Amino acid sequence: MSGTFYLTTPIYYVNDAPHLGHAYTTILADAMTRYRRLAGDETHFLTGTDEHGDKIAQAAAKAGISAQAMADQNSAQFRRAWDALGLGYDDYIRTTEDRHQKVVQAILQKLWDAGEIYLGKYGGHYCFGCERFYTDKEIVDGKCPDHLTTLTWIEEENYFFKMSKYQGWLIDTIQGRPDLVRPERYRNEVLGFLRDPLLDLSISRPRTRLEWGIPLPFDDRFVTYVWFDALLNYVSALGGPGDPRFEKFWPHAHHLIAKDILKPHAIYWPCMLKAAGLDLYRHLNVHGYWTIEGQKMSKSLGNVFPAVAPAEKYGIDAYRYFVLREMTFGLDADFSEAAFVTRLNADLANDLGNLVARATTLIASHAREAGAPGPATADEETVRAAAAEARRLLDEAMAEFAFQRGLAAIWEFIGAVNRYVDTTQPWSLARKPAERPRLDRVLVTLADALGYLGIVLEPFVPGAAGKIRAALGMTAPPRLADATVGRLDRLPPVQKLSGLFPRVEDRKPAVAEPGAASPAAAAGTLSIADFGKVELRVAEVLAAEPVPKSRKLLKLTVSLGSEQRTVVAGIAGHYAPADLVGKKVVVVANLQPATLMGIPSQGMVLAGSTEGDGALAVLTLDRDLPAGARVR
Ligand code: ME8
Repeated sequence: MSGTFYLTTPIYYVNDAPHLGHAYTTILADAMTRYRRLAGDETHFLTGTDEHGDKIAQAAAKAGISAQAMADQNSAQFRRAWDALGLGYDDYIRTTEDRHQKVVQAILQKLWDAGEIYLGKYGGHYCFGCERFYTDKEIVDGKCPDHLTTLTWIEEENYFFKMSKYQGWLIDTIQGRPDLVRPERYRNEVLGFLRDPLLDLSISRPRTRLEWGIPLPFDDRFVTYVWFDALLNYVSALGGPGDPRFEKFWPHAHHLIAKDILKPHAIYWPCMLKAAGLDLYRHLNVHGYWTIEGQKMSKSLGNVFPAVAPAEKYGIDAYRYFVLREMTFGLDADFSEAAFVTRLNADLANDLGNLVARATTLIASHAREAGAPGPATADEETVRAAAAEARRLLDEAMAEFAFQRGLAAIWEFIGAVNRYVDTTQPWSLARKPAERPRLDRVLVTLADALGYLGIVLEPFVPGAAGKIRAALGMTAPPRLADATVGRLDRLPPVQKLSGLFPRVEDRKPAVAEPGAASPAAAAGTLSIADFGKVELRVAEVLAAEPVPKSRKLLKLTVSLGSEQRTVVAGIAGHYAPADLVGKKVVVVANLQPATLMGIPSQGMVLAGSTEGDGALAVLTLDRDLPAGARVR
């Protein structure tokens, strides 16, 4: 695959500082353009700031500075945040720039000349926060449904864009291109809006009310409505129709937004493009909203999460990984520090970091005497097939902006390589001189697997991916086409790479204020009564089988004496099903049932494990007891 790819983020309002939500969209855009570049595409990534309109004028007045000064300050702040996060935008558009205003005025003039715009009168309920009029149907208790503030009735002469005439065309277009707006829930939402009559769009504001905007080229008593101005950034940044950059990239335009601005992007924008004789974008990709520790981010709650903060505390890669992995594209997700630290420790420090440290250490310490590797066996075939499968799933996921699925596929592969190390036990091979060719085959396979990771991880955790490639001496720009296992037939020189993602120690329980919480809670301990609520029982394993499509899970049928249960356990990497049958294990018998890979699990098998080398052992009995016996 090689082609052209143009990706935009929303241009952010400059009345505020950048926060986690803005960072998320911009990180996604960076990860996606990196991925497409890795796949061989020529990419163009645009972000920027939206600087006109009431919202900015009012914020500037409140701050006692000019609107331009406010725009300059805050636009620079957004840009600094993206630079601090290492986000590789190709262009940064500001709507106060000449290059933008020229294109907006040229398109307005064209629409005016074509009779697409008329002067009319309008009265309506206006929200200054949203900069738009609300219809009676949208108003909630006389208030703005978004800001919950009282709306102001405004009546004025204004210019209107004949949007209503495009309703039928838009419905047909959305129905004919099922993935134009995606994921599907948002397409359905747009088709829902379009079941009501589409009204003409007021595209001007009288200067008597608002000065801060782009003057209409055909009547300078008015400035352009901020959304009409803002949406055109996607075109003006490419120089507008006729510019070679526009001709090259516009046919490959993808927009990335959150659900809050679906309507302007899925309704106004297509109609504007159609009226101006320009092609529609390829896809509108819509993600959900982040909440913070379960709450909506809002200034009044004081929980607005600054855009760069998590990177300062935990590093850029960990931040990228967490947001890309945690949010299912299209749905809302919650940002909590506890969840962040859990993922950092489990996925990055443990699964990935330990693998890289283990493998590079092994290779580096045995490289000197390396010879021709012995023949590949079924173990190597497993790794090769896992790599091919992860690539397939990754490509499929990224075509749909399903970042979380793409990462899950790569982590399946990491799991397979970790199991390969456990199975092949290179450290014991190293003790037997006769096994030297076998050892070399294992080490070569590990070097290959690391090289693969150094490539496929590049879009997501570019810092770590770069370090992995450097440790393997891979100096050429990474290419997805090279991400296969089974290419190396000789051990390359490899440098030891440890501490790629240092573990973050779990936060200690808060020290109690004297006389505050109960003593038990304060010390982070559990009362015997609380522990007694956990019903542990001896269970005999009657049957065990792998869970299809899962490399971690086994499905166990266990007897608790009086009853049989199905328990799904994440131990497939450590136990073959046959090894478990007949064993007496310990299960938590009163756990809420859960469904894992479609299998209802009625309990949990206890096992111990170490963080370092990922060893795991299921708890069994020292002496025989009947199934069902209580464990305390
Ligand atoms: O709407 N979760 O700008 P804006 C996820 N200027 N993403 C979030 C978020 C959250 N809680 N909060 C904000 C505007 N975002 C207009 C856009 S485009 C022609 C004009 C992100 O500063 C998300 O990308 O309010 C959302 O769409 C955008 O910030 C809104 O940014």
